[in-house]
Amino acid sequence: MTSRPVIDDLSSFWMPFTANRQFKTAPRLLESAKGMYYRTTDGREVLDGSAGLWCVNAGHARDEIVAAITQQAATLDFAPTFQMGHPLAFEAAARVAELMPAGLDRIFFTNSGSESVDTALKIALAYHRARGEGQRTKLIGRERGYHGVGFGGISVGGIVSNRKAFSGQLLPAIDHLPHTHNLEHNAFTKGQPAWGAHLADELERIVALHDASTIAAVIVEPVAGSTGVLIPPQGYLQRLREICTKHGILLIFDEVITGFGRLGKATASEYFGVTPDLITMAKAINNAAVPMGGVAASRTIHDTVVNSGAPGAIELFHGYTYSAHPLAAAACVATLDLYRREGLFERAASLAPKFEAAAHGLRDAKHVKDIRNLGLVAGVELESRDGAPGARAYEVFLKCFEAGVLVRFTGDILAFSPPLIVKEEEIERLFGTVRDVLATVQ
Ligand code: PXG
Ligand code: PLP
Repeated sequence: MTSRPVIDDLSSFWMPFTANRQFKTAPRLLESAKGMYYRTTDGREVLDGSAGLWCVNAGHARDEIVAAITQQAATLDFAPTFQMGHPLAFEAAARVAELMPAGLDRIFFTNSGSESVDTALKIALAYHRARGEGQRTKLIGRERGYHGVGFGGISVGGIVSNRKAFSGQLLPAIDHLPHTHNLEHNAFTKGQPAWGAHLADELERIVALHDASTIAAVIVEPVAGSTGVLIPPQGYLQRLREICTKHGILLIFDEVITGFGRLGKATASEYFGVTPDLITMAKAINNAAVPMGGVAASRTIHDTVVNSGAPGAIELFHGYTYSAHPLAAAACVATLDLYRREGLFERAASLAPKFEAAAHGLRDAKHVKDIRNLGLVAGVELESRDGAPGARAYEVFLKCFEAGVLVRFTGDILAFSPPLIVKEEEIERLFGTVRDVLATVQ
């Protein structure tokens, strides 16, 4: 493959969620990717232990998806979906709907997880308004929640650094549940911790404080990914569901990471047997080949909003230029075909015990404070260095990358979420490399 010369001026690109000055003094540049591997601009192969950013579930540059995008670009590059349509938009929606829990079969398309979150929050408000309870406007998120970077998402989100700089302009009517992470009770749990379901009862306290009649929705990640792989305690999500139902509050599951096979099922909702009212998704919806996200709404929510408008009136004043972009929709249909044809969700489920054993094999490795896992996700929490939180995990990330393995880190937590095509020997290599690196890190 002929490649362009590597640019030596990196200054124009203001990089997202990156220490720009640090990165630009020692850049890590990826040039191509295939299957489980990236290739760097200096010609090294890197095993992808994080599916890009938790998104490339079918592995990189899959021929079927490349062909679908290529053909679509030459056939219909763009078509509006405001008062217009194109067949693939409807096909993609129907195909996504098939994978959602029964009843959540109305799909609104966006271009990212952040947009999906904003969309879901707006749909929740529109729904209550359409049924004559427009005073239900409060939104409840959770500490350590990540819901993207829109103003809606950072408001319901629970990450201090994402909030503090913008604190003067966050959405005004918000409250937060406590997070469920507790190493005193749950360290080194395999799968769902036994302790912690009672933390869902905090929602009753919040309801008692604000009154149910003012609350529109609760939004949580079924498994919190970005803040370090926090697995819900047994019974916790069921409790949240019961309390929301009791009080007429909508439950939104943010499945941007958990959707499309990460836990061995199409959704975390299916995995846990808990059906929310709205599901947000993105990333693996089309193997991240073209930006795309979406919201699955229950038939009730959709019909309530859509039937509330006067005939001929737009029912929901919301949408993106690129909602159901033809290239994204083509990639979506091809990706869902691939997941089905290769049985990738089932593959994730069958690999999960092996993955769990490999992750927990790090238990006696240096600096390791906790390990947690579910499906094909694992988090390994390290002891922080005195006065330098995050420094140790960053060094592990760097050394792993030099050793040809890509892992994610957040604070001092390493996160593992390989493509679902990962082989057993690649799982061994992933955790084996981390073990070797941990032994060399101060
Ligand atoms: N909700 C959840 C649950 C997410 O994980 C978003 C919303 C926002 O999606 P967009 O597409 O707007 O980024 C996310 C994104 C990481 C990492 O390594 C996680 C995400 C994105 C980038 C990095 O933890 N999650
Ligand atoms: N800003 C301006 C000036 C616009 O015209 C538009 C869309 O037409 C937007 C922002 C929103 O862009 P998008 O629909 O891609 O989210």
